[in-house]
Amino acid sequence: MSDTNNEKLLKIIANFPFEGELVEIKKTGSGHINSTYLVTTSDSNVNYQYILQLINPAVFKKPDELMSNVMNVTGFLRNKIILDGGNPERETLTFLYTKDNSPYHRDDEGACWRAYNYIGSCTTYDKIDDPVKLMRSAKAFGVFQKRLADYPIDNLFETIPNFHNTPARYEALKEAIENNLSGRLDMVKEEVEFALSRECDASKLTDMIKSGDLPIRVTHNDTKINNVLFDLITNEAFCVIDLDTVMPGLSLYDFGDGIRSGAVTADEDEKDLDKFNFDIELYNAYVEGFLSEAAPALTQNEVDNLAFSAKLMTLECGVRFLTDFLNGDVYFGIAYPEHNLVRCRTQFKLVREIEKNLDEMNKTTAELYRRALLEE
Ligand code: ADP
Ligand code: GN1
Ligand code: MG
Repeated sequence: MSDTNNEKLLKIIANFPFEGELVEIKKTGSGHINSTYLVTTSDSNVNYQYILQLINPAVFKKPDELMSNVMNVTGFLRNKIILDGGNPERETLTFLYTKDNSPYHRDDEGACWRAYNYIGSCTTYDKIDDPVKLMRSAKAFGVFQKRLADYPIDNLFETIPNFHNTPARYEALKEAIENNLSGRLDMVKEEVEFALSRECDASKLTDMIKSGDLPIRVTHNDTKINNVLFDLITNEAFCVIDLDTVMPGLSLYDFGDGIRSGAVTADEDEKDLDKFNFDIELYNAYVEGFLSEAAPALTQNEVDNLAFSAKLMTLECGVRFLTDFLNGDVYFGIAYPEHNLVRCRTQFKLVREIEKNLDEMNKTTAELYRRALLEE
């Protein structure tokens, strides 16, 4: 970390009531949106650890509403976890108020920072090979949805409007094609053609919302596998993090995005597409884990669209990466200039593979649903 950056961070952490003296600030995590730091402090021989996060201002335009959501949701989860006999310090995030009693600190440049307790003895995975581990991740998201089933949904702000509105994502892509701000349109002819050829699928779920055929629930909306903490000792998936997109949504968004990020053989940004494939065994494991918690609450329409949602969430994500590539990488964090294009290509390959497997996925999902209900 450069000295100027360090100096800036020192000024920021002075606003939070961290215990002890500062030992170290280290960049951590591999999320695409916020900048995350692990802060270690010490008091005599006791060490404390906190997460300090810069809220991405291009993504979250209303920090008050964002923090109201996450504070209320974590408070609600805390009570549910206690009722379940769990440990609220480990099973949900504990945000800190600043010394001025605000849920975030606004720095001299207008950027917003927040802090919460670091949860020790845990790890996150960008990719999981082991079906049992993936099943646990799915179960954690199922538990999360179950615990929020009676959350007062009207109290939630829509932190990112139209987040999973796939037709709106297509409109944004078309605008990006039209504007070609990055001048990269010639590089992505094939990807644009692929995206447009699948536009007919885009409105299936939004149409079902309009016709009242799918229930709106409190959902996480960003159920990427690295948004779950795994215990280093027990290997259990015990805490769902990255709560910025908890909003009214569809259970299908959460399921579909879990498959998109979890039922694959390589990282989301694998350049060698031969290594990036859909894995039906991982798919089945995810279905089993998710349904072990969510099955009783799901409607038949939801169950019937689980496999399709995996395709749609993957298509939508690929469309978003392509849009950002065309717009000049203004949304997702990137490590190199073609990063968003590489990500888009893995997503579109996954869409193709899901399409080939859709019949089998539907069949096994129906069977696993039947079994999950029997086990209730
Ligand atoms: P982003 O929106 O950028 O994805 P996240 O809130 O998911 O931000 O945090 C990024 C990463 O930081 C996570 O994937 C995880 O590895 C790590 N992380 C975040 N919060 C914690 C925590 N409380 N304890 C341990 N690790 C954490
Ligand atoms: C972002 O924040 P992170 O890295 O968990 C994005 C998701 C995408 C994902 C693709 C708020 O998730 O919607 O699916 O990247 N989050 C936001 O990897 O846009
Ligand atoms: Mg994240």
